[in-house]
Amino acid sequence: MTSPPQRFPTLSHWGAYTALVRDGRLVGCEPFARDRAPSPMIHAMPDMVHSPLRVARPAVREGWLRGRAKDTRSGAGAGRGVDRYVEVGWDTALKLVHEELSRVRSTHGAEAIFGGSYGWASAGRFHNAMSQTRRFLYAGGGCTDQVGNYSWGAAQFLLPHVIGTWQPLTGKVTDWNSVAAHTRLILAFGGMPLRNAQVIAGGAGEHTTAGWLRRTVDNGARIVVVSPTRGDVPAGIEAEWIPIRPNTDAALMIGMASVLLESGRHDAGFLDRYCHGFERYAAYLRGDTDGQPKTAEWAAAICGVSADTVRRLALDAANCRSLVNCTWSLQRAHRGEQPYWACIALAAMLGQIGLPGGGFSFGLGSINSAGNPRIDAAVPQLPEGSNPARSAIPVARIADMLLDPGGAYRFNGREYRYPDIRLVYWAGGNPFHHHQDLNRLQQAWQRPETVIVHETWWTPTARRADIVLPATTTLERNDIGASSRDGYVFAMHRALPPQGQSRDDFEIYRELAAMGGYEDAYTEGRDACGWLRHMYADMRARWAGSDELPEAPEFEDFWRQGYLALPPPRRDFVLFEDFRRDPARHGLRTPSGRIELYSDRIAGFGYEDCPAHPAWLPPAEWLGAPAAGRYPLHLVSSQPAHRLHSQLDPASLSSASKIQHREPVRIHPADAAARGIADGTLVRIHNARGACLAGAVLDEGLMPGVLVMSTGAWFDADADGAGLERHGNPNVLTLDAGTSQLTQGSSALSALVDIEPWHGAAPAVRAYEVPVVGVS
Ligand SMILES: Nc1nc2c(c(=O)[nH]1)N[C@H]1C(S)=C(S)[C@@H](COP(=O)(O)OP(=O)(O)OC[C@H]3O[C@@H](n4cnc5c(=O)[nH]c(N)nc54)[C@H](O)[C@@H]3O)O[C@H]1N2
Ligand SMILES: Nc1nc2c(c(=O)[nH]1)N[C@H]1C(S)=C(S)[C@@H](COP(=O)(O)OP(=O)(O)OC[C@H]3O[C@@H](n4cnc5c(=O)[nH]c(N)nc54)[C@H](O)[C@@H]3O)O[C@H]1N2
Ligand SMILES: [Mo]
Repeated sequence: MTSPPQRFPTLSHWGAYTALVRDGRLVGCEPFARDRAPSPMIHAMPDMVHSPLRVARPAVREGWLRGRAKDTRSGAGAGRGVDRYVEVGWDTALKLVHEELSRVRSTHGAEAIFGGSYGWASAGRFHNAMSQTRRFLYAGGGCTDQVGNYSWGAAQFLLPHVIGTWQPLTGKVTDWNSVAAHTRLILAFGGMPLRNAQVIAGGAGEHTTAGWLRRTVDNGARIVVVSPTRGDVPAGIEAEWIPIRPNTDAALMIGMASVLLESGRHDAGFLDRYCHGFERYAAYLRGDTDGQPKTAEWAAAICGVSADTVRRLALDAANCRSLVNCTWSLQRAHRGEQPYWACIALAAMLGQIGLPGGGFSFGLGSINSAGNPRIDAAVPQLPEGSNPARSAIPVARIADMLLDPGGAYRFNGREYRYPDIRLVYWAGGNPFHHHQDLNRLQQAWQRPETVIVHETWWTPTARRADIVLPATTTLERNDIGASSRDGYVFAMHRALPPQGQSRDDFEIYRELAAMGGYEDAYTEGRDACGWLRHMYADMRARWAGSDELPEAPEFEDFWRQGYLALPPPRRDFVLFEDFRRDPARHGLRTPSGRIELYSDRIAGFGYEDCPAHPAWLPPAEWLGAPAAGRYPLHLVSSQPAHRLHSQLDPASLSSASKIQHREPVRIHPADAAARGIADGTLVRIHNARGACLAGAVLDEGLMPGVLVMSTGAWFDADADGAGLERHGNPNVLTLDAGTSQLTQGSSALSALVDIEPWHGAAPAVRAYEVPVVGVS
């Protein structure tokens, strides 16, 4: 008879669960009892934790070792992605890492180390790989860091100019209680795809988006989804779908704004009292500045939405309590600042900002917990310290930086130069998943002398490192999980011993810091357990200062209980309610103290790619661009339904979604027929940047001319950059250009391509091979 499994509560980005362990193996994952809509992703963990793809022991790339022996590191980077690896003992590996860090710091300075280390890593506030990497590199003298993110980087640096804060991007928007009770129309640009609401950085206690949408609709609200694909209509919820050409939302919003202005339906009182520069924007709408009135017909020609629909949407929104929401995808595109600014301008003209259920919102449907009603409560935090090197780049400019040391670039009103990077240090991210134009990144990646990666699995990035250190999973360590948007704090119990020879990122850094003589600065004298208690105590003290929060239990009680649930907030949160009530006392942190529909500050930067008011600026690649002759289809690369980015890709949930082992690409039947592409067959998608294989899925719910393919299939291409990506990774096709000089965000969603049937035998997918040949 088998014994009952041991049970360990834990948390992942895709939900809270109890790990079931028998005989030292994870045998199942039981969803958190309070979660009524758990994500199927939690069941992928047994496949991953015991996967043959685990990095079992520290490993070093053969070509790098040869270069080091001859003391010629230059040119050695060409072997990244080609060479095999030899395993070494921990002592040898740590000595190599320590020597490289010391050599680069003393010869080239701290800024020659790139420690941006962007990525989602895993849930848990203490063992957060990016925070630990920063603490470690800062304590050792600093590094070149990164600012912003791929999620909402363009909006992050635009919104402070317009509304004085980027807080709405962290999910703190008018909450769902307010929306469900008051909103009569949600204009959902980018839709509300429930697949994306499965996850939240830091972890979701409950999956609530579907429930909130149901309540909102049951209360009489109408939902209009504006998107290139019907797939963005939330499953099981009634909604109207308005197909739109990708990257043209700004034109639609500007057209709607013109309709309001022409028909006198704009709220002149609101614009006068709460906004700065409306007259300048109105002049643009009328065409005073460029001779082109931005009529409904003008918008229709750009967006592929009928002029009548443009007018109807504008007037419908003016006739009831309406909320204009944009998913984050709209700004992850070339000139992605414009739809966000145009959305705020449209909402300002509707005059409902600061009213219950009205105004604008961002990210509802991009992530679980956006708009979650939540009391303001501190969660445990690991301080990262500060970077003595004071060097950073906008995160999505990594390939530019590596290819152009010393090169000048503009960012948010200032001019900078790229540092000369000699060493890249990465833990908790997968740039060979997340970056655009991976063939270009592959070239850029050959430049540094040394690349060090901590990874749990042999990911495409691990396979392009010189020294790979095996990291544990969350299930192999104790931690505390929480996010500033979720209503819970979770105890994450260690369920398994470290697999193979893996170590916690913290332990790896602790030993390296000891070798460098700065262990105390890194650890502050605490071990992991001491840190958890310290972080918890700090949270507890901060709760004690709030009259809304209960007393948090002692650490031991919290640990035994497995979680803390926050009390619900006493009142609904409405974005800019205070400002609306009293704009003098609660002025915005913009130069005018008001919503800026014209920004004198941005005008002063003189950027032709981001003018001083919202505008339609054609992106480099869209269906109306000249290049659309050669590459007539727009590829939308959305978030994957069955995994988190590249995480969990090898597990059976994600594998089962593939077609002949490749990522599916959705194509309209008319576009498929024109090319002789049949459902379920292999195709080659290509443009001047690259090509990949994928499996075709015919889908009538697409705007013709649009392809939709999710990100995250493990990058599988040969290192020369000329060949075919075999697995279906859209980032061999995407554009690697800053959204604008203002924000330098990622332009992932602007890519023109063409597609053709793949005839004959397809090359095998090699993304899941382990590149280790032996022991040194
Ligand atoms: N074309 C296109 N590209 C995109 C996007 C898009 O929409 N289109 N979206 C972008 C967005 S919004 C994002 S956020 C990025 C996401 O990009 P990433 O965050 O880089 O993607 P992940 O696959 O989550 O990578 C996390 C890595 O951390 C590793 N890891 C997990 N836990 C630990 C740990 O404890 N220690 C260590 N050392 N490693 C760990 C995992 O194995 C995994 O390889 O992708 C971006 N890329
Ligand atoms: N299951 C799952 N959920 C996730 C993630 C994941 O990896 N897996 N990643 C998480 C992360 S890190 C982030 S940042 C968020 C991202 O959240 P989003 O950025 O909102 O997610 P996307 O899937 O990129 O885009 C949402 C939808 O926008 C539509 N869209 C694309 N371009 C346009 C356009 O030009 N106009 C209009 N109107 N619509 C457009 C696409 O059809 C797409 O389905 O998702 C999070 N949620
Ligand atoms: Mo993201």
